[in-house]
Order: sequence, then C-alpha cells, then structure tokens
Amino acid sequence: MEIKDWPLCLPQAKLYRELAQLDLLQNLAELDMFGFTVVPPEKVGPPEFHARVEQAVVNVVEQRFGKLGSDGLSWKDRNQIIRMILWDDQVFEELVLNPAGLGLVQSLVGTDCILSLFDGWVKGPGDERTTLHQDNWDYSRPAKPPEPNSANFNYLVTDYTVEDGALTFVPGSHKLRRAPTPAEVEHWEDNAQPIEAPAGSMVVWGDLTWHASTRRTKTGERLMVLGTFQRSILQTQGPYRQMVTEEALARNPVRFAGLMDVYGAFPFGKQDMDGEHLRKRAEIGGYHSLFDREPAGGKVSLRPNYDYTAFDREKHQQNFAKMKAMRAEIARKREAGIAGRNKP
Ligand SMILES: O=C(O)CCC(=O)C(=O)O
Repeated sequence: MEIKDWPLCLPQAKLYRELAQLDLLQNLAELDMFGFTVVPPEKVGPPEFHARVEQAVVNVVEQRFGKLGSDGLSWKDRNQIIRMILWDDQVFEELVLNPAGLGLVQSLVGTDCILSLFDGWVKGPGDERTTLHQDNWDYSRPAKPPEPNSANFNYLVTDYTVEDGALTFVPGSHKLRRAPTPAEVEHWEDNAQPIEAPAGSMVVWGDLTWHASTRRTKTGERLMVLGTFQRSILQTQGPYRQMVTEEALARNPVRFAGLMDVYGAFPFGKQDMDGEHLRKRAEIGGYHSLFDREPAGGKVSLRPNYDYTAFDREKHQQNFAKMKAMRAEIARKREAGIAGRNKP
C-alpha cells in the first residue's frame, strides 16, 4: 500500500515511511502485539558511536561515584539510576535524537513528544534488581487509557543476558492497562521474558508494559542509558526546558528544541499564553524528519523568563490578536496539507 500524506494522520504517515526506511516495521508490530521490542545494534548506530557512548557513561559514573575497580565489585549490591546525564557529554544529544529510538518512541507517544528523563543506570553483582512495575505514574486512574503517556528507550551500553542482570518484560501486559497486583509482582519477577541482546541494542516500550530485571550473578557492571519521552501536555520528570542552553539549541536540529519543550504553551500566568512564542512554534512546527541533522542555529531560542504575576491590558489584547492570526495560519497550512497538529 502506498502511504500518502493523509491529512488526519500526516505526522504518522511521515513517521511510518521513515520507520520503513530504517527497516523497523517489525519492531512497530512487536510494540503493538507484545508491548516491547529490541532493535539490533546495526540499526541503532555504528561501533564508533557505541564506543563514544560507552566511554561517556563510564566517565559520568566515575566522576560522580569514583573509579570502577578492576575486581568488578565496585557496584556490588547496587542497582542505581544516575540522574540527568544529558549535559555531561554531547554524544548524549546524538543518542536522544537517535532515529531508531526516537522514531519508535514517537510511534507510541506522538511525533511532538518531549523529553522527560535522560539518565544512566548501573547495576553491580548481588541481590539488587528492579522490581516488577509499569511506568505509568498516573495513580488517579486505576484503569489506564489504552495508549501510553510515556515511552522509554534503554540503550544497552553492555551486553544483556540473564546472568548480566537483564531487563525483563511480561509480554502482553500492556493490554491489561493496569499496574500488576502484589501477587502478580511475585509471580512475574521470576517468570518474565529476559532481554538477551548485545551492547549497542535499543529496547523500546510504552509505559503500560510490566517490566523488571534479573539479579546480576557475575562481577562487573551492567550499564545502560534510559531515555523517557512523554506526551507534551504532561509534567516532565527532569527539568530539561529549564536547563537547556542557547548553545545546545543552536547546535542541534529543530526537533531537539521540541524535545526540550521550549515552545510548549504551559504554564501561563495572568497574561495568558505568549502569542509571539506560539507563533514561532507554529512557524517551525510540523513533522521533523528523524534524519534531520541541520543545526537549528538562530531558528529557535530559549523560553522567555516570564513574570507570571504581571498583567498588561494592552499587551494582553495584542497577544490575543496574534494568537487569532496564528490559529488562522495553522488552519490554512493544515488545509494546504503542509502541517499536522504537531509542534516541533
Ligand atoms: O533495567 C532495569 O533494571 C529496569 C529498567 C527500567 O525500569 C526502566 O528503564 O524504566
């Protein structure tokens, strides 16, 4: 079937064609059928890229927690998330934009999803493991909506086998749309499907899938990088919008600014949404190719530092006029088939 730019699924059609180009359509089917998928290293990046990520992760771990000993016992009985590593090495900015990872994640949470977490993960030998859970943290609803709010990639920095302390999944659990009960946690912790895959692979899943990990029964460290992306209406777990710099926005493609949510409309204070900022967002909005690597330069900028308590009636009225013009422009573009409903 020819996938055309059908107006109601314009970003999805473009994304689908790029996923096909990356030979990831089987992964797309696995995400739907089983709730998780594994992308082999050759579809993620070349060995040199992996070597850079590995070195960067080891550097972060050693800078924050001390040198890794040669006996492989430095992280004995520890299974720990290393928070906020995105800014520690520019290779992580490449990883966050990795076409395979970002492409599959976008199939789950939208082509305008934003970055919520970018962390490292270290597990040493011993009894520590991740208990069975799902990542949908909306406790206000015991029954979850059918589509995930967030999606993860795990980039495997080291090999994963059962003995390595692999990530495990309960295939099909995403269709239950609820967290596991204590009895299910107990049962599945030792019966879930382990991911056995080489370093450089990328594992992707949505927040409804139950997952855990095995104990590491050998010496040395299991290393991984976790990226969590979410629908742009939700509050992020990490303050990327607050921490991103003008330089980081300029050296990365426009989609990076979207991941940092610098053009998100929320929050707004007494003055309401910033029409000028939204207009800029509409200007650079729409689908951004997974393969776009052109630095954004001055096309994007940091979110202004708003005073949420300020109110200026005249500016408020001008603002509304700008927003009205912007909505008309978006409607025009949509009619002409050149914009989806997405921001960058
Ligand atoms: O690898 C693990 O131990 C668990 C990973 C996990 O829970 C996650 O990435 O959300």
